[in-house]
Amino acid sequence: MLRFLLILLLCLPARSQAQYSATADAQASAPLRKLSQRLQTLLPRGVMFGHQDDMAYGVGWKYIHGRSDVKDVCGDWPAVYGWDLGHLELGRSHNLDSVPFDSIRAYIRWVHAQGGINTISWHGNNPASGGSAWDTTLAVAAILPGGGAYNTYITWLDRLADFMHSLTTADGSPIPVIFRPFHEHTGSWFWWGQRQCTTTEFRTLWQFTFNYLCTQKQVHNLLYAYSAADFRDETDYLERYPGDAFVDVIGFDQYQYRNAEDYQRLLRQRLQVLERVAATHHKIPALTETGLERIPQPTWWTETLLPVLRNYPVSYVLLWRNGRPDHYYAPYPEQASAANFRQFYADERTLFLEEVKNKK
Ligand code: BMA
Repeated sequence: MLRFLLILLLCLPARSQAQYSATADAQASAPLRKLSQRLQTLLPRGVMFGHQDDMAYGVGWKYIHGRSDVKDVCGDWPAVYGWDLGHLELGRSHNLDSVPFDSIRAYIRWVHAQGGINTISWHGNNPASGGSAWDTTLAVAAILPGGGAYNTYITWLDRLADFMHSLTTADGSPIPVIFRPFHEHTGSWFWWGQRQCTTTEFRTLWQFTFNYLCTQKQVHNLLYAYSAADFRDETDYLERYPGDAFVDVIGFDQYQYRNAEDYQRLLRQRLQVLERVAATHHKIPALTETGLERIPQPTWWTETLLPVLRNYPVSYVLLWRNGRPDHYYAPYPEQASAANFRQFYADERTLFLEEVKNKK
């Protein structure tokens, strides 16, 4: 009996570890499996700070090699970097925010070589109407097999796959990234949103895209992130969930529009749901987008965001882009919250590049 218990004990950690680290892509490349493992190792150590387009531009500057508003403020780089592939599907050279795709590829390489983590979103155009991602003309049913815009969508996925394949290190090894397609689908402002398709259509779109990239195109450097907008509870959060076999990271996007209290209350409520779902489905929880535009509250980082983040397992938090003087989410040196951001940086719960780069 004692021997049996001993064997059981020895087996348990190994089993749960293996279960937890499996990637949705069953043919994941070795670097992808390593990224998945790394996210799990880093999760209990703290929340990684992420920023969209961090090194491409900031408030008052563009394309200056080695520059970052975040680094200018705290002396360190973000641990996580967000990039967007909107307009890649059209065969364009620049994304919807005017960043050249060749630069995005070079940034992704640099980040990876430094030990940082890249995540990619896709504000792809409406494949049925040709309008933007915000054109809510019905399109999902049309791009699924048998639909009128199916061929267009396949061409778009082929271009996406080419880009993903081009993400390699100097010695040709694939660079793993977190891919976050069809984000904020619980809202109805994108063509893949709640009112623009049925639950089955959304799930089919996700599963079809996943299978096409993995199987047809042999893209094996992607972890898949399922990222909602507003939701009330677990049932609501999982209503369009494509299934555990198609997802690695789970998260949601939430911004502060009104007062800090409302933001914190909703954030707590949603992170609680996320924590439960992550535990039962063995997924990595992340706050996939957040921020307070122009950060007019000078202590926002340590008094609004951090007190909530502290209490939940959150792999990373991604702040949106520093796009214009009236549209930015991370501070720059003269910005009102810069000093407070340095406190946020110094807090042991937050992780920046220096703290994660050697953590394999
Ligand atoms: C939005 C804004 C837009 C941008 C889009 C995609 O939140 O920042 O200006 O084009 O994201 O990055």
